[in-house]
Amino acid sequence: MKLILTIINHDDSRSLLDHLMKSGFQATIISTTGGFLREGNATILVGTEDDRVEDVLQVIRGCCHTRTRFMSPLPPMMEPGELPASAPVEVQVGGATSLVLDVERWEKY
Ligand code: 2BA
Ligand code: 2BA
Repeated sequence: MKLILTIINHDDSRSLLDHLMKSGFQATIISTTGGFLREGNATILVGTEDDRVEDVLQVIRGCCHTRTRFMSPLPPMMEPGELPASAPVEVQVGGATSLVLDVERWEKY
């Protein structure tokens, strides 16, 4: 068994969950925050058999399209009296970052 952990843009989460359900996968969604932009994103967990991992990744690729946005990241540390002056940077949003982990043990009660 594998656990597929996928970080996606919030806007894509409803569509991805719908498509995963339609394809017969169970999933769990967690609200998360990106370390760079400090904006909310979503992390989807899907536990599945090894031979279905590619099917899950294909559903994800079909739902989470990359687009470009200009964003102002929060400065990591501010001195007292310092103004936040982080210049907008061009970032890609809307894609997906998927990590596929081995599941050592799977139990359900
Ligand atoms: P949910 O996805 O909201 O599912 C709640 C319960 O609804 C499930 O209980 C199951 O009994 C039923 N259910 C789910 N999908 C169904 C479907 N397509 N048709 C009919 N009934 C369906 P559990 O299986 O005990 O799962 C409880 C929660 O654990 C799930 O909430 C989900 O958040 C998580 N989960 C279960 N299996 C998972 C997996 N393989 N990967 C990721 N998360 C999983
Ligand atoms: P954030 O960390 O908020 O990053 C959002 C987007 O900003 C990233 O998109 C990337 O295009 C850009 N970015 C990140 N760090 C940057 C930097 N130091 N300089 C310039 N641009 C930077 P994605 O790579 O698609 O990542 C989207 C979200 O997925 C991330 O949100 C983070 O929450 C998560 N993520 C990505 N890679 C990860 C990893 N290796 N481990 C854990 N989480 C990861």
